[in-house]
Amino acid sequence: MSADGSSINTLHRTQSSPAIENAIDRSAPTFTAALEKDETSYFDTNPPPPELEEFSRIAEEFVNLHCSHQRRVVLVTSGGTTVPLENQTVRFIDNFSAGTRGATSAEYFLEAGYAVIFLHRQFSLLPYSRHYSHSTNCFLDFLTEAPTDGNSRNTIVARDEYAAEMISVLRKYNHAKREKLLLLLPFTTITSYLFLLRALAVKMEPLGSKSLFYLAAAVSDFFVPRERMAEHKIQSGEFAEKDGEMEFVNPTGPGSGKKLIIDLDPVPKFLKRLVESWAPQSMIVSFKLETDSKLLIKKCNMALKRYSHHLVIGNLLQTRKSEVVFVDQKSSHWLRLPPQNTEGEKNSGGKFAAKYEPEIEALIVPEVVRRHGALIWNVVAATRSS
Ligand code: 9Z3
Repeated sequence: MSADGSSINTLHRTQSSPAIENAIDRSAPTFTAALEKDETSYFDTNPPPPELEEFSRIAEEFVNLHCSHQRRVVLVTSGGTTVPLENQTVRFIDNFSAGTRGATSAEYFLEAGYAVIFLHRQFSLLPYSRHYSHSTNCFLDFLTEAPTDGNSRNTIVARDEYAAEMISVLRKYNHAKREKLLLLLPFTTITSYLFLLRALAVKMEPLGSKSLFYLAAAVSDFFVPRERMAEHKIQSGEFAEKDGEMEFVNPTGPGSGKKLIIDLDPVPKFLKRLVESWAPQSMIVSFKLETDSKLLIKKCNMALKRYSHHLVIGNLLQTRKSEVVFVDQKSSHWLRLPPQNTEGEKNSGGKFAAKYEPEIEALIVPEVVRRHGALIWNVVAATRSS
């Protein structure tokens, strides 16, 4: 099911709820949308990821299959992109995202009858397996040894208290797998993300308005251009040759005054290219993440104006799991989970996460699906009348 051959991966948890006072203010300078020449120059000067061809081929097969069933296909992007500081990368800058939004939304899209291409940060949360990677649980906590009658071999089963939920998740997962409804494609860097996004958009073209882009990945605004990137691990001091040996000189130490200054360029804003030339017939939904509530709707409107796509879903870092705002060309409206009083139940030592935590994606995805349906209907009506 996944391009790397694994179906359920071991997941890596990241800190997903930083304290408000420590949250980063992302009131970054505004960048202009990428022009065709920026696109050419970015893709000409950065190397494509080695998996590009293989992923494109797999995606093409996936799209053809679902095209032949007249099925809607959504590309969900999820997780954060990295910005490598070295070509042989030891250090990188990361973007905040555990992949919860993307992985959870993907499940709701599957439930709504979509086929899902899940373009995700490697080792971030995945649809279905996310239920078993709760931070207070190891997946082994869900299992127990079945009693044996002495003759039979040892068997492992789900613990009684988890079995009902697990079987429901397992059935959905197996259905998606059997019907080839979920394609998992991993990325790590901002460059591989952009190459893959472009390639997938082009492969999705035959779907016309039946394709949907749901861009939940947290995408870096800045990167180190190829020509300024160090080849090897950046050293804290310098090496000089002395008597035929490399000797460490000028080490960093208190008072040495040595600093590492990282000079980043803005990543061209490719949303415009997606809307205008990579996927002009698709519905495109982007997410906007802010930390300052006064800026959120303003920034959503700016994005809509600049890229002329269909919908921006705004969220604040601090409240992203309980409320989002849908902003389109006409209006904005909030979707909110009803207030919960389940703190005692939540995270209660090994409980099954999905049972206790209502998910805002259960509100977001049906509304996106409804809007996508309306767009498809309009396209069909326009084609009939012309
Ligand atoms: C989001 O805003 C997502 O909802 C989150 C989800 C990253 C907050 P988690 O994965 O978090 O559930 O932990 N994604 C979009 C962020 C982004 O980088 N948007 C770009 C921007 O704001 C536009 S594509 O400029």
